[in-house]
Amino acid sequence: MVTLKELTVEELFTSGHRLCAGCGAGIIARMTLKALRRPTIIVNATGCLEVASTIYPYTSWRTPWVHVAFENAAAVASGIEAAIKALKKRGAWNKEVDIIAFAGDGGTFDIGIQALSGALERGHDFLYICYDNEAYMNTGIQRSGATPHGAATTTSPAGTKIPGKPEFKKDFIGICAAHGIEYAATASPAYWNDYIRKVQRGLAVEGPAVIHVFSPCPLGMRHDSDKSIEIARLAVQTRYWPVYEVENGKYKLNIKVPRPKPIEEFLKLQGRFRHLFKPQFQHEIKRIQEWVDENWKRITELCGEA
Ligand SMILES: Cc1ncc(C[n+]2csc(CCOP(=O)(O)OP(=O)(O)O)c2C)c(N)n1
Repeated sequence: MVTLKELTVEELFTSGHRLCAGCGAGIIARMTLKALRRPTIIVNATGCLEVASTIYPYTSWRTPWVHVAFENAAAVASGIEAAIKALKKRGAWNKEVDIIAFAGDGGTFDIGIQALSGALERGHDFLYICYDNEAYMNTGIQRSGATPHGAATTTSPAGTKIPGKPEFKKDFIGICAAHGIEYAATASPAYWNDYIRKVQRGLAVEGPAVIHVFSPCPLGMRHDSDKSIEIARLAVQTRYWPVYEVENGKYKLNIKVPRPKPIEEFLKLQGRFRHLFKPQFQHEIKRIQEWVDENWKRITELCGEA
């Protein structure tokens, strides 16, 4: 259990950035930097977090920070780790440094997955954090491999016949865990204590670690900006977003949800699902509930909790 006292008081992710009010990515970045244990280099893929926190000549990052292309955050993090190793070997550097790569779901599930897979397979020592706002938000809300079934985006619009995105979400942590890495976990910013403990754990393991964190987005999910944390909590309390970790292949459920709320509670606060409440799409809500139940069963079985 993390206590507030042990966290960095200093704000390393500062105010004054241009992220939207209620943006999950800003909250996640701030919490992440509270968990640092030593000098840390941040590698940031293109996306909302990057564009809104570093508008020239300003920056919100009081850490070394590098912006990389959309597709290669994990490759650059690997290169930095290898460079530090080489400098140490040569006697040109002797300090311990941590490396964190941040990328959105577009930069992770879709376009950055080959770079991430390579880095995980090669075993580089870094923490990869995917903040998942479930679409390409920075470029105008296009669907990604992380967008859930039924969500309306500009490239999966809801019409009279089509109920938003037809496909379901990828099992990202399953893909990462299949690389045989030491640590992979999901998290929600509504459970700050669990999230920060996971950042600490991800930094402590020697080798790659991955955290997949739900990131509310008032603009793209179309919800009130004061509802972000409530939605992040409902994601967990409806069992939509199971919170678990995988250590050396062993799954562990971190937040039990014995009395789940119906998925409507999560959906109804977000404009991206508004059409599902029309009579012709009501059956889609049932499909989403079935997916949630099936996914929960699969994860809890893996966790030995079923
Ligand atoms: C190779 C390439 N394709 C497309 C783009 C345009 N682009 C920049 S950011 C972005 C969306 C990022 O989405 P995501 O990773 O989910 O992060 P978010 O903006 O939601 O925080 C896109 C498509 C780009 N920069 N590079």
